[in-house]
Amino acid sequence: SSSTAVEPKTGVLFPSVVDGARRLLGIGLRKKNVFGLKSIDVYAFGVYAEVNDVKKLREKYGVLSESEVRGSKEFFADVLDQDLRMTVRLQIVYGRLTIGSVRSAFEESVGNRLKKFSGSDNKELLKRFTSLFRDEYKLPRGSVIDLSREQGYILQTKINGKEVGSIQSKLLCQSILDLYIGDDPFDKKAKEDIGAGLTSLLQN
Ligand code: DAO
Ligand code: DAO
Repeated sequence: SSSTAVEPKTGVLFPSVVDGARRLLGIGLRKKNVFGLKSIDVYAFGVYAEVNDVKKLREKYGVLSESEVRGSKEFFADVLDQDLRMTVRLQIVYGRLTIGSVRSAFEESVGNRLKKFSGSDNKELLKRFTSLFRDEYKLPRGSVIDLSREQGYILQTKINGKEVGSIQSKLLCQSILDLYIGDDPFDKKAKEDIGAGLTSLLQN
């Protein structure tokens, strides 16, 4: 239907709009290599942006063509860096995820990005975020995690629609979004689709 999109490999569905006015830009898959040989599908993700916030970039990019915008590193850097409301929705497909493995994957993936953007380890910040991941949470297949950048660079985390915590940090927001739309994204095709989605919001 016109109101959902499906991630083809896993069959996971994403609504085309969340939180009132956040529009789906692209969907993809987060895989993880285990023991260097096997790759597991961990979660499908959808990236959403608040239409009116993306339009703030019009002044700077509105004069460029669609392909110029999409090919621009500066454009993605601005999307990562600016106070635009966005949501990344993760839907778990791996059936044996433990909180301990989420914590260590996060320390690796997000830890790398915190270092890349700030030049330091930011152990405190990483710990503030991972301390939200309580051992009693369960993340069976089908669990939905929303990571949202709210106005003022507040990273809000929800599990199955229930808020588990918020942290105000521009660096943390930027580092999480970088996993999906940065220079070395989890899913390159998804990043292309997200770029196309952003561009069409800019031009319409
Ligand atoms: O069972 O050893 C294993 C593999 C676990 C892979 C865990 C990857 C976790 C990725 C982050 C998930 C975030 C919700
Ligand atoms: O895929 O490497 C990755 C990290 C993605 C961000 C994971 C955030 C998980 C927050 C869930 C808390 C669950 C207790």
